Amino acid sequence: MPKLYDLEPSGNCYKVRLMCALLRVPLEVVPVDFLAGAHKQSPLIDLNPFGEIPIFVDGDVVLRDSQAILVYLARNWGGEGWLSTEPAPMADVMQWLTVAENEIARGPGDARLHDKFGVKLDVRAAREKAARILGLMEAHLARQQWLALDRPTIADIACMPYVALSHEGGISLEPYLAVKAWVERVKALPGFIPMPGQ
Ligand SMILES: N[C@@H](CCC(=O)N[C@@H](CS)C(=O)NCC(=O)O)C(=O)O
Repeated sequence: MPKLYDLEPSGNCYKVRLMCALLRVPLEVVPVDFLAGAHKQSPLIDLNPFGEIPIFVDGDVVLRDSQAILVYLARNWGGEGWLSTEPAPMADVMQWLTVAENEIARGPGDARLHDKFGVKLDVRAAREKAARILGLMEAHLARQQWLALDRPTIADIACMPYVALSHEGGISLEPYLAVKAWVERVKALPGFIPMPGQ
C-alpha cells in the first residue's frame, strides 16, 4: 500500500489524501511531527532532502511535491480521465499545476501561512497576488466548469485546497461566484473527503 508522510492542516498533503480517496486508492497515512521538525531529520530528510512534506512512497518510488504525486496517482490509477496523455490536453492540465505551485501558493497559500500559522512574510504582497489569481480564475471559470478540459482533472485537485482555504488568510471568496461554484463542484465529486477549515 502507498504511504503518505502527512500533516493534517497542510493543503499540499490534503491534495494527495483527496486524490487517493477519489481514485479509491488505499493509502497508509503516517502523521509527521512537524512542530518537532521531524521532516528536517532522518529518516524523512533522507527521503526528501528539501525538508518538506508531503512525501509519498510506493515501493521503490519516492516522491516529493504534491503536483508530482498527483501526476503519479493519475497515471497509475486514473486512466486518461484525470490526466490525458495527449499532448495538448496534458499541457492544459500541466499549466494549472504550475499555477497551484506558483500563483496560488504565493497568494492565498502564503496569506494563510501568515494569518493561521504566524509565518513572517509580506502578507500585503500575498493578498495582492491572491486577488490577481482569484480574478483570473473567476474569469476562466465563468466560461467553463473545470480548470482544464471539460471534466475534473488533477488541475482541479491541485488548485482547489488553498483557494477553498482563502478565508484562513483573510481573503473572502464572496466576490468570486464562479470560483465558489467550482469549489462546490469539486466537493460534490464521488469519494470527496474534506480537510479541516473547508
Ligand atoms: N512544492 C511542495 C511544497 C511542499 C511544502 O511547502 N510543504 C510544507 C508543508 S505544507 C513544508 O513541509 N514546509 C517545510 C517547512 O516549513 O519547514 C508541494 O507542493 O508539495
